[in-house]
Amino acid sequence: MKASLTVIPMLTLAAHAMAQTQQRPNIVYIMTDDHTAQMMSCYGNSHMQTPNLDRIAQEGVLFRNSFVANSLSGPSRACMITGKHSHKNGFTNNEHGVFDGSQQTMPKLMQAAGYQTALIGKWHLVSQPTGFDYYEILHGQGEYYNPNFIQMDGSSKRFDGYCTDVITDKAINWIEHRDESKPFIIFVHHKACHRDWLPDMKYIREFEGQTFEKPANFNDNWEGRVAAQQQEMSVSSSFDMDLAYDNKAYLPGDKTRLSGAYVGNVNRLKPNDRQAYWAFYDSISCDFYRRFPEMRERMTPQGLQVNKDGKRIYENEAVTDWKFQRYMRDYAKVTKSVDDNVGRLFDYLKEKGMLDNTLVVYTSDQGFYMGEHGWFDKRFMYEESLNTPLVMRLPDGYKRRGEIQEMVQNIDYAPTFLEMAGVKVPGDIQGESLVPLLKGEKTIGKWRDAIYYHFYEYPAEHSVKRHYGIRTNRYKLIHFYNDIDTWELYDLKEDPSEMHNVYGNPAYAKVQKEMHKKLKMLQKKYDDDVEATL
Ligand code: SGN
Ligand code: CA
Repeated sequence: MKASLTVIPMLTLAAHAMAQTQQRPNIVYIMTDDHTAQMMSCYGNSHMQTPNLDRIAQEGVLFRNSFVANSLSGPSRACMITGKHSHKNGFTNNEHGVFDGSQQTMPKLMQAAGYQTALIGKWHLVSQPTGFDYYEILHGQGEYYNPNFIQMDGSSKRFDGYCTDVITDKAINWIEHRDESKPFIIFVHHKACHRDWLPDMKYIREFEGQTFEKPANFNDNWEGRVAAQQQEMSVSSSFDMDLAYDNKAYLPGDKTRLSGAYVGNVNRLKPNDRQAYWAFYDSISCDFYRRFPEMRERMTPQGLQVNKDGKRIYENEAVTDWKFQRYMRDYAKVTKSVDDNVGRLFDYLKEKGMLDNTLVVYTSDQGFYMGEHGWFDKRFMYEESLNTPLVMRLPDGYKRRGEIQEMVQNIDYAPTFLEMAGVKVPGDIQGESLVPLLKGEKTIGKWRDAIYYHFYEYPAEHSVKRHYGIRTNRYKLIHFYNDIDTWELYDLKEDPSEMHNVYGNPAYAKVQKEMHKKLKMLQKKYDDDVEATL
C-alpha cells in the first residue's frame, strides 16, 4: 500500500480541501423568545397561521417531542450552546448568574474547526459572548422599537426599525458579506415573542377582529398540585398579568398607572408612530371602561395597591375573558412579524441557491402558556413550557422528512451541529446528536427513553417553585422542592393536559416506582447531585 503514500500534488490537495469545505453544511439557527407550538400552524390546533414557519417543516422535519432542559431564557441558551444541563454549564437562572464564557462551547468548537461564527440579537447571558467572529447583541431582554445593539467594541448603537426586522436585516447582511471560502453558522436570536408583546406598527390592528378560543383547561383550579396553586402567572390575576403593562388598559388621559418600563418602551417610537400607538391603545382602553366602568377606580395609582386577599386580585369571568383576548391578540401580532421575517431569511437563502447546503433550524428558547391551566409565561415542567417548537430544513444528504416523534432536547443541538460539521463531539457534552434521526436511520430501541429537566429560579418573578423531573413517552415525574416538598406524576396518555396528579395513586404504584428509579439513573448519568441542591 506504499503507493498511496506518494506525494499528492498541491492542486489536488486544494481541490480536496475545497470539496470538503463545500460538503460541510452552513447552519442558520433561528431562535425566538417565548414562542410556542400552540401559535404555530404546522403543529396543528393553532390559534394563528404561520405559513413561513410551516414551509420549513413542510420541506424538512418537525419534531413533535422537542423539549428544553430548563424553561427560562438564559439557562436555555446556556444549555443550547454548551450541550450540557444547567448544573454543568453553571447558568442555572436569569437572576443571579453570569455565564462563564471561558468554558467549552459549541460556537467555539465550530470556530476552531474553520466555521465562521456569528450571533445577532438576544444573548441574555450577561457576560460578553465568546466564540463568535461577529456579534451584535441586544441589551438584556432588548427593545422592540428602534432597538439598541451592543457592538463588539462594547459600544451601544441604536438602529431604526422594528426589532424582528432589524435582526433579520443584520443576519442577511452578515451572510451576504461573509467569507465565502468557509462554511458558517449564524445564530439569529429574536426578542419576539417576549413580554410585553409590542407589535410592529404595521400590524397594530391585526387580529383585532379575531376571538381566540380558550383552552379547555383555562379554568383549572390546580387541585392536587400545590406548586401550581402558588404560581403568579395567571391571566385572571391582575397582580400577575398586569392590566396596564400587559393588557394595555389604562385611563386614557391619565397614564400615571402605566409603569415606567412600558412607557419607556413605547417612547422609543418616533413621534408619529408613538402618537399612533397611544391613539390605538387609548381606543382599546376606552372600550374596556365602557364595558367595565367599575374597573376605573382600579386604574388609579392607589388602585394598584388593592389586594383583596392580601396579594392577588382575580378578575371576574368577563374581565378575564377580555384580558385573555388582549393577550392573545398582541402575542399574535408580534408572532406575525416573526413568521414574515423567517420567510424573508428563508427566501434569501433560496434565492442565493444556498438551501442545498444549509441546515435551517427554527426553534424558541422555551414554550409558553397560551391560557392552558389559566396561565401565561413558562418555567413549569408541564407540557406547554417544557416543549419548544423545533422544525428544520435539511441540507442534501439528510433524507428524513415529516414528523419526528423521538424525544429531543435543546442540549442535543450542540452535538448535532458539531457532527454535521465533522467535528468530534467532546465526551463531556451531555446531549445526543440528532444526525441519526435526520438521516432517517432506524433508532427504535436505541434512542433515549426519558429526558431530564431542572428549574432553579425561585424565589423570583411568577413564583414557580424549584423542581426537577423526568418525562418518558408516556409518564412524567416531578419533584418540587426548596420551600415545599411535593411530588407529581402524570399519565400523559390518559391525561395529556396534566390535570390529575396520580402520585400516590395505588393504580400507578408500579409506574411510580419505575419512574423514581429512572429519575435516579438520569441524575447519576448527568451527574446532578440534587441532594446538594435540596
Ligand atoms: C421578564 C418578564 C417575565 C419573564 C422573565 C423571564 N417580566 O422578567 O415575565 O418570565 O423576563 O423571561 S417583564 O416585566 O420584564 O416583562 S425569559 O424568557 O427572558 O427567561
Ligand atoms: Ca424566553
